[in-house]
Amino acid sequence: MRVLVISTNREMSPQPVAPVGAAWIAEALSQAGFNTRLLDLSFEKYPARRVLKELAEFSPEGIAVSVRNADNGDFLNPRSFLPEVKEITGIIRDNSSARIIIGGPGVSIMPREMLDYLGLDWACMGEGEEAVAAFFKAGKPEDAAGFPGIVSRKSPRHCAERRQWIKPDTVRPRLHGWVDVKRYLKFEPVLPVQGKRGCANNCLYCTYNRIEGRFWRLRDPSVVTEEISELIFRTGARTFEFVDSIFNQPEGYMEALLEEIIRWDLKAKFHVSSMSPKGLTKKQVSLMERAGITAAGITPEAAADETLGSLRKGFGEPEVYRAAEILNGSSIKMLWCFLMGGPKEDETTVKKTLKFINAIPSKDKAFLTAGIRIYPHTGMHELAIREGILPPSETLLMPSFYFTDRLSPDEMRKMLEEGLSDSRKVIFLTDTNFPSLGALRWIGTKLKLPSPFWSYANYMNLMLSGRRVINREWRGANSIDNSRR
Ligand code: B12
Ligand code: SF4
Repeated sequence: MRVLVISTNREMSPQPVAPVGAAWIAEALSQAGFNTRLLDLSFEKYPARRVLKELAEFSPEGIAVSVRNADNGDFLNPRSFLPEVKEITGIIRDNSSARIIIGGPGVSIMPREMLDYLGLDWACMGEGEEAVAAFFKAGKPEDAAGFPGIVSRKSPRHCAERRQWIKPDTVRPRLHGWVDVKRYLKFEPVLPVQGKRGCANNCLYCTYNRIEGRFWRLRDPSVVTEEISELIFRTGARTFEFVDSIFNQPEGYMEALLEEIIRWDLKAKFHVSSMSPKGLTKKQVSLMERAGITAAGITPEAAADETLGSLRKGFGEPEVYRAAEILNGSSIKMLWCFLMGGPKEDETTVKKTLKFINAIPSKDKAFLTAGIRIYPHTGMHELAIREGILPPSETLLMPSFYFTDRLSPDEMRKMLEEGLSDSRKVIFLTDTNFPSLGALRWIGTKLKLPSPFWSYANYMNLMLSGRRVINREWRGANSIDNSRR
């Protein structure tokens, strides 16, 4: 059976990201005996034409559509990607009789709602390696309906959570085998790697446990290290980013993985998408340095007890400061991430977080998101309904946001404008849409500037100066913009 995997993501902000999830699906299908192709639409100038060409040339009998992002999650400049996805799935339906399934992070958050919007029948919630093979092997799609992760448009709107998850080592992604990684490496010479899946925490707003599950599932450190070694050999990449939910949890796994990396003497550098201040020790940080970690995102989201509590972060101000003290003395460049405007955010909590940001050392940067995307099936969703921000019937397919009622968005902006001692070290989510950023990344790669490129944010901010989001009024999109549907 011929199966075409289509990666629909074309977002370039803050950077193009190689479709490792879609590659994982393609590899799983190929291992299961399907004649598989992957079409990555990321850099396609005319994606619709490209899809039509592929349908004509390959005549797939099965199509697996990967949807990474539903929207950009930006309260100050919301964009939904779903109309683009709908255009692609519409073309597929009009020009092919292939069996279709959709999956990916965006789909996992709201599978049933996504099927309704796209007018399709089958989706996968969570990881798809085994589900996708079962779906295409089944005599008819209905025969796969009971398989873990498979969701039908006919199933109840608030479909039950996925109960069974796989061992994440059953298939390796072999990114280089499916994706033209060189195109991505031009924008920053870093490739994504996943060490584990899942998150056992329960933060108010978070979707990760719907995408990856509510408990940690660890990959064998030697398998991950071998994967990195193969990527080095096949692509020449020398820097890798761990895209795990929280890199330094659960206790012991990060240590085992880093020890293995040291043992292999890979001569590579590593970045980390996200780590937690919780429980971080000096010993762990020095192990991270020894293993070649040069940059990491850390996600306290606030530096005030009241907001940390309401976001259910599971740690308080003292832990944030303690982690900062340890990390300030390290060589690792840190990107401190904050979600501003959550429940109980007020003048006092903003001032506390500002105080923390102002003390960030010059090697580090802060990343600020104002307003929090409300996702279905989260504590934030329940809270928004209780507070009357949303009607219970709202599907949340199109972006909707929580913003504290104790401050207006523009009052917060003014506080930040006046309170930041050096706003050049702060990256605002909205500013990552700056159109020339791609060209700057390209130049950075050509000049062989050391990554991460976010560490040059002060230069970008200098260039943007008066055009930064901090310099214009914050209205925010507190209600859903129906024109986007
Ligand atoms: C790491 C990360 C980043 C890093 C990426 C670094 C890198 N080098 O890749 C950075 C910080 C750059 C980033 C940026 C963004 N991100 Co991000 N990111 C993530 C994160 C934590 C992991 C993604 C990942 O690589 N997973 C590993 C791969 C292997 O897993 P996967 O893609 O999910 O694939 C599996 C399954 O989904 C499934 N699957 C995938 N495709 C298919 C297809 C079919 C048919 C089937 C059956 C199954 C299937 O099987 C796969 C294998 O198990 C996720 C959250 C999460 N836990 O998923 C958010 C997440 C994907 N990001 C999100 C968003 C919004 C963004 C941004 C738009 C934010 C912004 N405005 O800047 C940008 C977009 C960037 C871009 N160009 O697309 C959202 C998307 C949901 C939404 N709101 O629409 C997520 C889910 C976080 C959230 N808020 O809930 N991100
Ligand atoms: S925000 Fe981070 S720590 Fe909290 S549940 Fe989500 S992935 Fe886990």
